[in-house]
Amino acid sequence: MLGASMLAHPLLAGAGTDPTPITVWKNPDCGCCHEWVAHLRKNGFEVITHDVNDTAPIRQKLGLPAKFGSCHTASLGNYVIEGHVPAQELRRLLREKPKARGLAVPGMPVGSPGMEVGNTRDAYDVLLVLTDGSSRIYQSYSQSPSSKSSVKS
Ligand SMILES: [Cu+2]
Repeated sequence: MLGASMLAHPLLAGAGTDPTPITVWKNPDCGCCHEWVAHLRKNGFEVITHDVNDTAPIRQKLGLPAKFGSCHTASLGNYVIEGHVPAQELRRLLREKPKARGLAVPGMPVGSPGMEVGNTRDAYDVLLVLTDGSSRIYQSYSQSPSSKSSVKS
């Protein structure tokens, strides 16, 4: 409990920036998708949401291979964003403008934005999906110390 809330300050990332539009397709019953949208809004994105029962056709239309699939798909400029990608990686993508299809966090790792369970965080990677459908690690997030058993720090 000691100072645990001081560990992460996602709110600071988008401070003072103009709203950046992003379009999100998600299932209306998906709680964690809703939380991810809230995370983006908190970080200065202007989120347009479309509720769909199945995001797979959207993913396919946007050219993202199914193996990178998660619970929601988004369109940011010319990039596809799949899953619980942290807002700071979206900012970095917009800043660096790599030649790529977009970013993906496949599956739904615990502790990614919108998938918070207390202070627990599993290790996960944000993948940069290239135009040929291959990918490389864009940013790795390590497991939170509080997830590694109950060691006192
Ligand atoms: Cu989710």
